[in-house]
Amino acid sequence: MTSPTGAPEPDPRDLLRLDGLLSDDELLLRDTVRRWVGDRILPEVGTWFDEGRFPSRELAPELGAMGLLGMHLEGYGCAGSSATAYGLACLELEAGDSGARSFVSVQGSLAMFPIWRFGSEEQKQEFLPRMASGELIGCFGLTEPDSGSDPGSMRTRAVRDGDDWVLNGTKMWITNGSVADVAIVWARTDEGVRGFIVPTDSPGFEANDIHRKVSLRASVTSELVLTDVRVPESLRLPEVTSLRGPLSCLNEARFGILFGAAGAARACYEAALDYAGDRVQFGVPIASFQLTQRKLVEMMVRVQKATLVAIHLGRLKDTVGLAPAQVSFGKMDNVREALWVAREARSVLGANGITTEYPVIRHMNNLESVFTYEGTNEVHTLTLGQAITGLNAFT
Ligand code: TGC
Ligand code: FAD
Repeated sequence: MTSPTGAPEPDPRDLLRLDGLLSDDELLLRDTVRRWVGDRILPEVGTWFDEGRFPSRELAPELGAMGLLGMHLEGYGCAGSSATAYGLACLELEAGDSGARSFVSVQGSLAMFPIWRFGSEEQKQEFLPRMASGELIGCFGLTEPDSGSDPGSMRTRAVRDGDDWVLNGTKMWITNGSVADVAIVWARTDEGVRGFIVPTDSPGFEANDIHRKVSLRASVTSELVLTDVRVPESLRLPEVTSLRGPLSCLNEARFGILFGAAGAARACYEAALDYAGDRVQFGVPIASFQLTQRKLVEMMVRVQKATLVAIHLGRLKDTVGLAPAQVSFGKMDNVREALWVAREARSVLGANGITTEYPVIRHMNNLESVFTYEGTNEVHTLTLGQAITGLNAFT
């Protein structure tokens, strides 16, 4: 079909033809992950969400076989994909559920990346291939009960004792905490913040799941309690010398999230578009009402803009690299727009919008966590504020 200008009639699901910005290989990867999400996540995720579980052990080897775990890292069994390809995978996973994307973000960007970037050769050889295949699951312990946005105030402490370090402290809100084989734990030492690879079967290590969540229910979130946990010096990440270490990992995960949020938003927009076309009130589809059309148009524009921002940031990361403030732009704006789209889509679905029979309220509730984790909306606003004014509002 052609439009009056002779240009092809636009696709309501990709009005700006953003697919044209992707290479054949990227489209192939995108379609492969989309198909897998359609086969393995979408049929069951409503039930996992209702039951408050995520089948990590079952899905990790499948994600590993597709090369999605640590996929943007080179060597050690990792796929060595571009940042954009990694982002596109996150987008498709989060169109299924933020929990699936969270699992992959935490494994690749928060557990594998610090070993890859700051680990010794022996540590890389020992852990990365088994994490890339999904045999070993990792988690990332930075946040504490009294240290969220301000991780510099952490209390977890590591004290040197001969060839070992002895760790004491509590980490809070840790994704994959109770299912992980290894935890990357950040702790204060006399010399500053250091990172440790802690096997979760170490004596004194305890993980307690956090219950009663109404967001990210298809994802495991735990408290980690470390009581005199002994970790050999060989499991300290040798290249971390300050808070810069953990914050560098966050850049990687936030990059995946800014793509993922566009996926969650797309899923909500498409659900609302389909529903509005089918649902009849006053003898006509609700999509024919001007007020509904306005909602659908606002959603569509925000989904396309978020996708455009994500692809642009992906291209920058693959060429000149991204400064933290540029990652903050994407994380702050794409997540808040996704949340806006989810809430608007929820209203289009009327009463059906409040059940997990439809994906929208699940995404909407999930996005409340995504708005908060990996740097709250306010943290990213102030990071951008500092970048444009040169003034630090955190102190
Ligand atoms: P500040 O004094 O500014 O910096 C300390 C050192 O870190 C460096 N730095 C960074 N390096 C790399 N990337 C970044 N984004 C960095 N931001 C700062 C900085 O240059 C300095 O280096 P050096 O060598 O001079 O020591 O630190 P601050 O204490 O004032 O804090 C700044 C702030 C607030 C931006 C930072 O603390 C922050 O980002 N807070 C938010 C915490 C957060 O995002 N936590 C996330 C926990 S993990 C998680 O949520 C996982 S969710 C699961 C999933 O992903 O699915
Ligand atoms: P706080 O930092 O107490 O913030 C509360 C409010 O105050 C927010 O609105 C915040 O923006 C605002 N605020 C704080 N400081 C400022 C300021 N300077 N200026 C203006 N406003 C400010 N952490 C991990 O380490 N690993 C994980 O795997 C992990 N997974 C998570 C999974 C889920 C489902 C959730 C919900 C959280 C997870 N987190 C994880 C923790 C997450 O990173 C923190 O929740 C987040 O950093 C915010 O910390 P907080 O919740 O303590 O909020």
